[in-house]
Amino acid sequence: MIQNLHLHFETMTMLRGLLHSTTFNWASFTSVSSRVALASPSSHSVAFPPSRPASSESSSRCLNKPLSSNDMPRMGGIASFMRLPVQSDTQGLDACFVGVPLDTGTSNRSGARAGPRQIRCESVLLRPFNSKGADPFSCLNVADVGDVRLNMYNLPEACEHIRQRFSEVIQNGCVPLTLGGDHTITYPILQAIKDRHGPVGLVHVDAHSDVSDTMLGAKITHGTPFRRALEEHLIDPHATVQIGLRGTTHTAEGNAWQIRQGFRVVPVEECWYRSLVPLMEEVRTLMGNRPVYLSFDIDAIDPGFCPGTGTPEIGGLTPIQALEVVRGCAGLNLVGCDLVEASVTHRQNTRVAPPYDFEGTTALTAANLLFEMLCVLPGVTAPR
Ligand SMILES: [Mn+2]
Repeated sequence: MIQNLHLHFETMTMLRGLLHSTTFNWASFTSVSSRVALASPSSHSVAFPPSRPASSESSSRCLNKPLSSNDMPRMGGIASFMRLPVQSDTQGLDACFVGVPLDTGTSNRSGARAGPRQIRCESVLLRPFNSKGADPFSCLNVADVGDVRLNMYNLPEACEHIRQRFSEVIQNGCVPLTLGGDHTITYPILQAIKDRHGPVGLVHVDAHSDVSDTMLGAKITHGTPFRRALEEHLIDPHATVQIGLRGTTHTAEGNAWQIRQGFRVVPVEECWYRSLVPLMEEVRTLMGNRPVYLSFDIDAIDPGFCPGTGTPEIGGLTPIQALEVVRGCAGLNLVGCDLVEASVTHRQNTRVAPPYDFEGTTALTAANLLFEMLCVLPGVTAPR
């Protein structure tokens, strides 16, 4: 206990030193953060290891572990995703969580800029095994690589920042699990993914098709990413599935445009009252071994469950169906996943903006779905 207190004292002293230093060094900060995240009774005997030892069933690699609530109460520690170690570089990582705090592509309510931070806050409840027994942290080395630095005042420039950062993130084979951010961000992420993997299959779960050509004359918005992705051959239209589409539309055409391109469109009416397990069998057959990207817009889920989103539509998926879709991606060659459009509002802002995400349920659902995405990545022990 004394040793452990000493370790916390050391980390606090280091942080204080950083805050007082005149030249702020981000690399030093992230390396100290990872040490803080690791400070726990079970790790204090080893001086600041980059990661805690892997469990016995894995290889000799040292794999990162989330900070356990049995080592540090949930309200403590650095609020990275699941309180994983924080590092900016992805060398040695199999997967990472990365935030993109951008919502200037939204058309109705804003707030998704706060998604990454709030999802990380709610992720403190998550334990390292899912309810089916999947054990990602004994199979993959995972960290939180922080947020993308971007210019929120200039969407094309922000997209270029995102593309460049994701090119770095995936350059060593690390699979990004992205905390959005509005749906604009998937377009530059897919650009980076295409440079490494070629055109990918796409599992797109959403209330909206997001294939508008323009919005108010703009080509880059949260309603246009998959139109741009198709034009630039970032996705294979014959291996693109859109699940949960619904809501009012500007014209009577509905989903005819995407269907003409070759997309498999699953309107929400095809999801009502049923399990989506058979649908996901069909999706796995369609995708085969090709690289696949999973993009999950939280507004696919009914706003009764997830009210904290920018463009809510009634009659949506249940959280159970959302789990069936994500878990149904097990076996796919997933090369990236995102969870976008969680439009939370900080409690301290509730006097000037309505608190869309009552009691944090949207961010909690988002955190769980991101963890479930990690659980179905290639290389993770199959659920029992
Ligand atoms: Mn969307």
